[in-house]
Amino acid sequence: MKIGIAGAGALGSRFGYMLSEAGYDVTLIDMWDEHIAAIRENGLIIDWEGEERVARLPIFYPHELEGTFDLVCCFTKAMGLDAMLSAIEHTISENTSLLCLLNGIGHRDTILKHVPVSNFIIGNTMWTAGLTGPGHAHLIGSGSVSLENVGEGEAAKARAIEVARLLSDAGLNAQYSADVKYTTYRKAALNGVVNTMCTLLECNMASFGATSSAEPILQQIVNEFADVAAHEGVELDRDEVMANVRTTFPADTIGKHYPSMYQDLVRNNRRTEVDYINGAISRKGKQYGVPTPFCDLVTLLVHAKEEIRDAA
Ligand code: NAD
Ligand code: AOT
Repeated sequence: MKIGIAGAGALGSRFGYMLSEAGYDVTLIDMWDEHIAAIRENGLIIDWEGEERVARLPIFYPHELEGTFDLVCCFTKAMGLDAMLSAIEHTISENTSLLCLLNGIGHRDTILKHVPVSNFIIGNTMWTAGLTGPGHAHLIGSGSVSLENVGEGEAAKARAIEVARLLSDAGLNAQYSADVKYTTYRKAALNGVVNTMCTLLECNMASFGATSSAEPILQQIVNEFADVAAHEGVELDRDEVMANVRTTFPADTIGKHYPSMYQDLVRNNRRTEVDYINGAISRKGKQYGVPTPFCDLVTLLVHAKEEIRDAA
């Protein structure tokens, strides 16, 4: 089983490492010069709950790749997905399964420009990961994956179930879901709270969760996601979604994680995925006539912070 990790940043490093430890033939794919040079020279250095591990994984620029993959797992940021898929088009055959676990809403149309619907598997993940520098990943806590075939029919479903089995085989705790649209909104609501708040307030999830403002902010943002989701045939269980967000607060599980949006803007001065998270809810809210005042404000504030910092 030849697996390509399209975007070998934080989460791609976690999935690539865990899949390779389980014996799969993993190739990392990226375009970040320093990261590629560091991994080629020293391997991928992983701080695994405080223990240093070294993974000797092959890493290539897209144009260097030869042959095709059986499975491509996409782990770019939302803004980089289309360019990545264009760059690795020659490695995707009619038999290649393509898995997208990016945060946010609206990746289906981007992916369907590049792969047939029958091969496309979409989902979301509760795993976390961080990069502390080129070639260095920091991995804490546990997580899960929820995924589903986008194409219809038994063959597409069997393909998705096989990918879930393969990920679970690597300890990635993946479940086939018959309703991934639900879990995607549920995960997006979580990101709509913790990614944006930790980025604006410059803190980790435990620090945000310990504030007296966390609860009212979380309730309002989850309600806005649920109001919009209802217009797309997704009935979120608001209490369960809020409880899921609260599971990210304890410091002894994953509360010490700095969300990827924080890593982008605060650590690396990069533009964020907010337009695919709270921004998507604001746009859809306008379309459906649903008020989304917190998502509107949060999106504007994150963009203001990007501008103040002159993020690239
Ligand atoms: P990241 O920025 O650490 O990694 C993305 C990588 O993709 C980078 O190394 C970048 O160089 C590479 N890349 C982007 N475009 C490329 C292109 N055209 N060609 C080659 N390489 C390219 O991001 P991440 O934190 O790993 O997040 C990936 C996705 O997973 C995001 O949607 C994020 O929201 C989601 N996610 C992240 C976490 C987390 O804890 N980090 C948790 C759950 C979900
Ligand atoms: C996260 N983090 O999704 C994952 O950093 O973008 C991210 C992200 C699972 C639970 C809590 C936070």
